[in-house]
Amino acid sequence: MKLHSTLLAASIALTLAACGGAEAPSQAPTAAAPAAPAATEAAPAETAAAQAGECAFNLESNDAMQYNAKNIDVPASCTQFTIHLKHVGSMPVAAMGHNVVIAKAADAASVAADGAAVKPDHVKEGDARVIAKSNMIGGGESTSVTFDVAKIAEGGYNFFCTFPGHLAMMNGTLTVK
Ligand SMILES: [Cu+2]
Repeated sequence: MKLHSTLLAASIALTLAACGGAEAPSQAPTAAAPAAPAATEAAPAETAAAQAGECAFNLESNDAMQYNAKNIDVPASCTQFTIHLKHVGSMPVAAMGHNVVIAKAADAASVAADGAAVKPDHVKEGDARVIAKSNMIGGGESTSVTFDVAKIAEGGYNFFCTFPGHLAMMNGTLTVK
């Protein structure tokens, strides 16, 4: 009786083993497998090319109180990132000045309000909410601002102009990706 049940157990084990062995090949026949690695090889190359020398962005502003971008992608691979601002208009800085200030989107309005009376840069001295700021420029001029990407890594940061009255039209998001 004991021998019989041992044999039975052994035969069940064999059957299970056979089943397991039969299942394995069903996962192996992946003729499409070689194609997958080839496809994933192309993607990193493309990404690397797109990011080469991309730790900077050329932003334009004009006499119509506008930037030419509503979002700037900041590659997470960059340690520092630079926004080059060009004023392509011709109006003087006192009438149509533009800058680029980096701060939390939620702080933008108060940063601009607190800097309203501060000439010429329109950013309060030592404002701890400001990650970075450029000079205020007029038509035909250029400036730039550089900041540590780690400082905006948590997300929710914007770039904006603090010239009085410009914030509503001149602001955009910074997306670290
Ligand atoms: Cu402006």
